[in-house]
Amino acid sequence: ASGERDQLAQDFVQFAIESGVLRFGEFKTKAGRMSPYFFNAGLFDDGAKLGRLAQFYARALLASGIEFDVLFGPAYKGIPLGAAVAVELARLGVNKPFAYNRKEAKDHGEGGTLVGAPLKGRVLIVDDVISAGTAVRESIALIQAAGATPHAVAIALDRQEKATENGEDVSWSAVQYVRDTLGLQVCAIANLAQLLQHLSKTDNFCTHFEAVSAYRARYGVD
Ligand code: OMP
Repeated sequence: ASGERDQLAQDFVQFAIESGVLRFGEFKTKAGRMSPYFFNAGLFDDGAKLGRLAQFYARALLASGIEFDVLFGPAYKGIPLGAAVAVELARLGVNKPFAYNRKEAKDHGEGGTLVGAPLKGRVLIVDDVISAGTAVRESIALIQAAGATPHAVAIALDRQEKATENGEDVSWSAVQYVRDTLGLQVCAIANLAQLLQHLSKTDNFCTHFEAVSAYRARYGVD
């Protein structure tokens, strides 16, 4: 089964590169690191790509065996992702309630910051990338404030890099923190190690491979 997951990850990295979502160059991350690669999920920008992306999430999720009661897509990028994954899971026979938040509260109409199904029970957060872990911590706080249980996180890419606390790098990654300290299950379609594995097989000139390896040596976790 781990071979199957690895194949799914390899196929996904290839799809992300072909779609222009995973790019190589010089990028600044939210945490202020200069990264030789960047994954911009906003560039899954047509119906076919979104549908295919949702298939990857759904297959990774089903393979993970993670159980949950409601899907939550955090604003903004998690909203289309969560919706697309909910549609794909339903197509596969796993129909679950879906909710998302807005960033600004409305004082009329439906009111509040949460939209869609009530947030209750075990919540699966659907998001794009975990780097240093800021975004996922915000989602966890929001779910707790609603009286529900943050149970699991599904992401496309785990960058497997050191988290930061008070501006300092620590030895563990945000995903490790979410899993080991906060007790949530984490399902990533692919991670940095699998991205590097893909580059080692396809990057004939090794330029991206070397740059990403160097980044991993500096900021990565084991
Ligand atoms: P953390 O909140 O530090 O975990 O970073 C996650 C966020 O960083 C994502 O939701 C994106 O806004 C952004 N990001 C990417 O989307 N792709 C990347 O490859 C790297 C980042 C990033 O800035 O670290």
